This record gives sequence, C-alpha cells and structure tokens, in this order.
Amino acid sequence: MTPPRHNLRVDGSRLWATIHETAAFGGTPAGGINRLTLSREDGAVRDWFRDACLAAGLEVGTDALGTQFALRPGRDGARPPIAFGSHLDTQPTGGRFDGVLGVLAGLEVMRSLNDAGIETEAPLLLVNWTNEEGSRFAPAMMASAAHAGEFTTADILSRRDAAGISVAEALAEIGYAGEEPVGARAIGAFVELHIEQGPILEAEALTIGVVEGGQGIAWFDGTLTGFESHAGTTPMNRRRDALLGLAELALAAERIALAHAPSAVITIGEAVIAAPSRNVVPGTVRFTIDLRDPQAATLDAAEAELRAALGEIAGRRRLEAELTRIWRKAPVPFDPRLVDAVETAAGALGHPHRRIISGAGHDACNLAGIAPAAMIFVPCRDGISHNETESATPEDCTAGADVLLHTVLALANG
Ligand code: HGY
Ligand code: MN
Ligand code: MN
Ligand code: MN
Repeated sequence: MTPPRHNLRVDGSRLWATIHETAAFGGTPAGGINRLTLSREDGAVRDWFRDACLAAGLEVGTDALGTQFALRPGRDGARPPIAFGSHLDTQPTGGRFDGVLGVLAGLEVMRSLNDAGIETEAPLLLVNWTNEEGSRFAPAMMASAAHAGEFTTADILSRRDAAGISVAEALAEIGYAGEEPVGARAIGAFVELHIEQGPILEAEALTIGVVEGGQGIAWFDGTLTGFESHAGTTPMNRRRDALLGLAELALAAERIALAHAPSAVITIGEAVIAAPSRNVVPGTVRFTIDLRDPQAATLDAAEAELRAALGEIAGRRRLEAELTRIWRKAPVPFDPRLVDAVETAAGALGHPHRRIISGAGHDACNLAGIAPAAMIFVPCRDGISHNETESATPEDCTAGADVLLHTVLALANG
C-alpha cells in the first residue's frame, strides 16, 4: 500500500503553461476563447489533449459522443477507476479556465504521478466530457448525462444546432465519433476541479471551495406569435407586437426571481425575431429561459409563475404563447465521503477553504447519479465567468490541482 506522500505537489508552472498553450485553440482578440463544442477549434484542442495523454503513457479512448477517456492503470485493475476531469468546450464568449482547468489539472496530476514514479492501487481515469456548455447543442452537460443514463445515445446524436447540424454530423466532421458505447466505462468515483464562477471564495479570501452539491436547473424554449405589420401605418393600439410581449416577460421573470431572492436566478439568454426587419412590427420571437435554484420546490413554483405571467401577457396583447421545458436537473447533493476527502486534502495542504454549493451546472452533477462525486472550487477574479475576461491566479490553480492530486490519491489508495 503506497504510504501517503504528503509532500507531493503538482508542477504549477507546467499546468499554467498548458492552460495558456491550449487557449490558442479558439482564442479571441480579447484574450478569451470561443471554442464551441464539436467545432473545428474543439477538434484541434481534442487532438492536443489526446497527444498529451498519449505522451504521458495513458491509454486513450473515445466514446460515441466524442467524450475522451485517458486511463492510467493501477496495481489492482479489478477496481473501478477513480475518475476526474471536466470539459474543453467553451461558451462563445468563454474564458481560459471554465472547464479547461479541470481537464488540464487532471493531466498535471497524471504527469506528477509519473514524475514521482507513483503507482496507485485503483486505476485513474482522466475525462474530457463532450458539450458541457450546452451553448451549441442543448442540453448542457450533455455527454455526462448520457453516460449517467439520462439520455440515449441516439437521442443525443440527433440533437441539432441553430444551423440544423446534428451532433452526429458534427462529431463526424471533426473525426470524434468514437467506437466505445456511451456509459460503458465503469467509474468508481468522480472528482471535478473548477473555478467557482461566482464571487464567494474571492470575497472571503479563501483558496478552496469544498463543493457539497449543485443547484437545480430548468431550461425552456419559448415562442411568442403576434402579427407582422407595417411599422409606419399600424397604429400602436392595433399592433400584436411579439417583441413587446417578450420584453414584458423578461421583466416579469426578473420580478419572479427577485421574489425568490436570494437564491433563484432566471436568464433569457437567447431571443430571436423571426424575419427581422427594421420597418416591420415583430410577428414572432423565439427565446430561451434558464431558471435555477437550490430548492426543487422553488424551481417548480417559479416555473408556474413564469407560465402564469406568460399567459397573462399573451392574453392582454393578443399573442399566441408556447413554452416548452426541454430539460430539468434536480438539485444534486455530492457524496459526503468524497466531500470529506476534498476537505481533508484542502486542510492537509493548508489552504483556507469553506463548504459551498455550486451555482453553475457541472458534469460532476450528472456523475453523482451513478457514482460518488464531488467538486473542488478555486476563486476567479470578481466571480466573472462565461466572459472573455475570466481570470484566475497561477497560485490558486496550483492549489486546486494539489487538492485534486491528494483527493485522488486518497480515493485510489483507500
Ligand atoms: O450552464 C452552466 O451552469 C454550465 O456552465 N454549463
Ligand atoms: Mn464549466
Ligand atoms: Mn460554463
Ligand atoms: Mn463542469
């Protein structure tokens, strides 16, 4: 049995170098990353990741949704691997750390164990989950949800982006339609390192967030239909203006979220006028809603209030309204034993830490459905994420990777 090597640390400068090297794939002039899932840029960073894992002596495989697995064998091959990782796809206005830190810190853990000549009891498995962001194809955390049995592979392969391209076509386009069946890989436990994407750790001058779970999420697609008419000749009181209906709904959504303060959040992140024209009253608008709260009951109450507000607005403005819930993820508690392991590692390494709930969704929230799962947070500047100015420090990234290293070692040798 390998004695705990408490003095073992990752190579922080090597980790930092990989974060900025891979930022070139989809890098934007503002210093962010635009690397939508299954895009050419995503294909390029996947190739980089595959080659880096092979160079580290890992056995690399890809499943039918393109998720990449890199296995480091252990002494006891009969044990299910201790898995860790995150995602390499980004939002269109993404930053350099969201998802990326968890994957590259995982690679750094593998490299550090190689450098130290350490063989673990259980195998280790590093994972790059396809389409965590859900920006191009819905839902978010798509591949880890399929791995956990929440969607069939066929269903996910048939999902289409705004241009009508399917997941299957996009995978084939970048050469990542893998051989392995989705969900075939056993996972003994899953630990994800991620930036907090919120302001708490920085505000409390803490280095590590010991994440106890993820809040609930509900996604909706909506349509408001009125009547196109002439911008110059249609009197205001005779219009059926779909955009004004959406404008009222957006303010109603804000009121509903504030009525469930401080936890509920509601976002209308996409809004499209069908057949837009400067001098035509908008007849049809399509929109999305992202609703979140740590309590399932509040998710349901806010959904009912949104539907009631939409009905009232549509009725008063003589609009047709449709609102379809396309995804609901209940609040997820992480495994107490793993949460304790993360807390123990943070304490042993001397990093100031606190327990926290994740406001963002993560692949770990899906893995928690089939295996013990937990997360490690590090701060990001001003809590900013899903923005090109997203930033974290080398010291915090290194601290997070060290906590990941020691958590994984405790689980793999326990
Ligand atoms: O939406 C989320 O919470 C994640 O960043 N995809
Ligand atoms: Mn993420
Ligand atoms: Mn994200
Ligand atoms: Mn995640």
